[in-house]
Amino acid sequence: MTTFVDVNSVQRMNLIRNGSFESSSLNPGRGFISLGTGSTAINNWTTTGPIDYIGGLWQASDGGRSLDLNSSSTGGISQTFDTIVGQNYTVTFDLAAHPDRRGSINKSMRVSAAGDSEVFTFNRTGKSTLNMGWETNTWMFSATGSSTTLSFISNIGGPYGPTLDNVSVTTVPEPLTILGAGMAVAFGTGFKKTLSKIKKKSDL
Ligand SMILES: [Ca+2]
Repeated sequence: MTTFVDVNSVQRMNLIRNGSFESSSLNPGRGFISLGTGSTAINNWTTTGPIDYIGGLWQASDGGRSLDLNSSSTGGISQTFDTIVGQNYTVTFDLAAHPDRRGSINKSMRVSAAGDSEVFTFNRTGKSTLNMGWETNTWMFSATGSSTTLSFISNIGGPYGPTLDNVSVTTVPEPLTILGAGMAVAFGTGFKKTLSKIKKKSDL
């Protein structure tokens, strides 16, 4: 008898809670609310520097709320979740930029976890509050502990920063541990294609 594992459903399990920043004790309404360092007002997250919690000020990527990773200066946010040492994880997030023309054209931020990190950049040219142009980015890390802190930190100074929404973390399935060896041979090809796609995305 063969046990079938739906790999797609395994991949879709999001380990991040409140990844769209919709749940909070505060309501940014039609504008925004500035949060200082160490704020836990957005459920499940802690700010690591001053950010703006955005309501209707501009179009969110998902739901009605998003973040500006710069309030009056460089800010950031993080969440800690359970992980398995040596397991690979895929981080997916939507990135855009505060469209105000007084800010810099290129907005960059650093995503980091498990001692690894990468900088992502968004160009605000042609964007507006009604046309944010949100782009989905993917990054991978390998866990080094039983819990991991995922951080998004702005890489620019002053106000008008990179904007963030729709964060998820999913495990990258290891075919030999969840499937019988016979099935793994057939499954292996598809798995390699998936890895290749992920890699191509992160190279962009
Ligand atoms: Ca959202």
